[in-house]
Amino acid sequence: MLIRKPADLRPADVTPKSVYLDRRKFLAAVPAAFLTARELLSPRGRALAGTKLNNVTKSPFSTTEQMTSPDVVTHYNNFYEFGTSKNEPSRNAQNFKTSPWTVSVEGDVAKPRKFSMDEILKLAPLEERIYRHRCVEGWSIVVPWIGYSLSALLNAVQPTAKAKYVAFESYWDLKQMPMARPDMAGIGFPYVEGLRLDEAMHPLALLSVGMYGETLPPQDGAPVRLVVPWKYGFKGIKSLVKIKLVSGQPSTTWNLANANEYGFYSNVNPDVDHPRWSQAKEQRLPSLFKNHPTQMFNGYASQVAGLYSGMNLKKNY
Ligand SMILES: Nc1nc2c(c(=O)[nH]1)N[C@H]1C(S)=C(S)[C@@H](COP(=O)(O)O)O[C@H]1N2
Ligand SMILES: [Mo]
Repeated sequence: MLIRKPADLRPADVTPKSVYLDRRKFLAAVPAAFLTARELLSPRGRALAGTKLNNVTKSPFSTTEQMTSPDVVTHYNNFYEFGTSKNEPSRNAQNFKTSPWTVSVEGDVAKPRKFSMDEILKLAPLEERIYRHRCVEGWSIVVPWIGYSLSALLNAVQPTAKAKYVAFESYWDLKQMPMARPDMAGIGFPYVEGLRLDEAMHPLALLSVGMYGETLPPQDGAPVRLVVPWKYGFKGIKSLVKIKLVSGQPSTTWNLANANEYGFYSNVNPDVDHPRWSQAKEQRLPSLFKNHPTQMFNGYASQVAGLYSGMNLKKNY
């Protein structure tokens, strides 16, 4: 067996008390490898079963770091609507109905409207962007997403001067997602997220409709999700149905669940530890070890640090 107890896992981290309703409290304290070595090492069939996306251009924002295999990325997921274990979304989301689909873009905008998926796919040229993705739990992957800057969609509805933040909401339907209940998942639904308007307008903030050359698999947030590569993965809200421009800071799911541990900003920061584990290093899947150094803003500091000049990043975590 390759499973070993890493040096940074203290006995206190694996003592499960009052963790029944907060899976992340328990799961995150245990390195991903500890629970899923079998998943990561066993061979599987075809990973994606989407539609090929054509006319996708390469983006200068892509990293040259080695991509994670699609098999890992599509079978090691966080999508609590379909179960809280990493291997549940790939099984439970297979019949998720993602067509027809509309995204309502509303609030403090001059031209509120609903976009069909067809309209979203055609709104701007599709780009492949190979981004690092760092989950707050300590694992990371490198994914060739397909999409375009969220700013293209926001500009289409013309934000007014009142708009200072953007609030996002995921699809929620107990018939298709019977586990999407607070008593089962330990978080509220629908899943909600938010960004400051200038963060949302930053070119790196990606509205993603695909990965590995194809449309998104259901477990990765089909048919359209957000990817904010300089922030912890939970800011990348999946299966978007609503985007609302607002004047005040929106509520966010993990902050509502545990404000002490998950802030609004959640920028990747190796110097600000989670209250119960260090964020200095990460487990780059499929590695079994948490030995890969975590970079400030997940390696995107030269592009995004300016958004936070003058802000205390330890206080505004
Ligand atoms: N609606 C919704 N969006 C979500 C989540 C979720 O549970 N529900 N999990 C988040 C977390 S914690 C992470 S790390 C990423 C995982 O994306 P992936 O499974 O495609 O790697 O999705 C984020 N978006
Ligand atoms: Mo995450």
